Amino acid sequence: TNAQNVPSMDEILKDAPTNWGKWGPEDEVGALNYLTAQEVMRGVRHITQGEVFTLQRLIGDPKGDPVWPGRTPAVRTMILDEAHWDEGGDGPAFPGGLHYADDKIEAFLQGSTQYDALGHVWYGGKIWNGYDARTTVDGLDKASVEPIAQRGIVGRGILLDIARWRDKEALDAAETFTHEDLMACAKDQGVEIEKHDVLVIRTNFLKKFHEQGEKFYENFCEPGLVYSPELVQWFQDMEIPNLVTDTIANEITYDPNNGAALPLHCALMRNLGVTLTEIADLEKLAEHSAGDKQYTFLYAAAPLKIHQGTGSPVNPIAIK
Ligand code: UVW
Repeated sequence: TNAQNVPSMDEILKDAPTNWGKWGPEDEVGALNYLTAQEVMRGVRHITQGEVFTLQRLIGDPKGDPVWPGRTPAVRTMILDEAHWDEGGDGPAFPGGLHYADDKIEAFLQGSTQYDALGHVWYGGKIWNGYDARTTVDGLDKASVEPIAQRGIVGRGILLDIARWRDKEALDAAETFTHEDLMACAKDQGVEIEKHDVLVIRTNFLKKFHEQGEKFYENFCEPGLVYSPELVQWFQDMEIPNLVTDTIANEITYDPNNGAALPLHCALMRNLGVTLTEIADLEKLAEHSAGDKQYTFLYAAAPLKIHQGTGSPVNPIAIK
């Protein structure tokens, strides 16, 4: 795309709806406010078998971690292990002969299965709820991941297996789908998307990351939802609190209609306060759901409480 011909996000989203102020001038969790105690209980009613699925991808996968271009995979460093107590080693001497292993990770907070803070993405100098974008400098003073983590995310989840619905192992690069596709997919799965559902969308696109290696990043354009005013209005009307996908950025990377990068991040996260969860592993859940045809579950996620963080690694859980 020639960036010079791309309209600004202000122009693209000129008439787009916002939820700024809806939950007060101090709000930092946006559409997660829709997940009331009643919604938790609605989710609980979809536990029918006691089957538990963890939706996090492995951090430090020997096969590599898929990350947004410019980010680097997590690096785990061993600090202390048995070798430190070899002769001449620096292992600390504790009474009784205690030894232990320690390690640390250096990781982008958006570098694995993650929750994005609402202040993670913006345009036009303002982040979620109208806070000044300068509040992001040197750490998010507003709309960081901390208030989201303090709250936790629990509700009814619904899996929309777009790859299977399209009869594909995985979606292709730059392949798009719309909210109408989500509804059609749900219908074919024998369910209906309800108000306040946590949408969990499977493309299986990241399968290609391991198959293609470095080539994966050539002409990088992920498949995904594509911006339209109707789609944004649908999210608004359905009061969707949280969008979860198995791609790195939850939407087509470059909008095929105007060339802009990630306009849905702007329309959904910055304007409507919809929380985004990315790089989820939906394979086991999808396999099970194709078998028993139960596509709804209790969805629960607890991002880490990171002061001023732009996001957090997470291991979401689906219970059927
Ligand atoms: C960007 O914000 C660029 O990406 P993501 O939402 O995938 O972290």
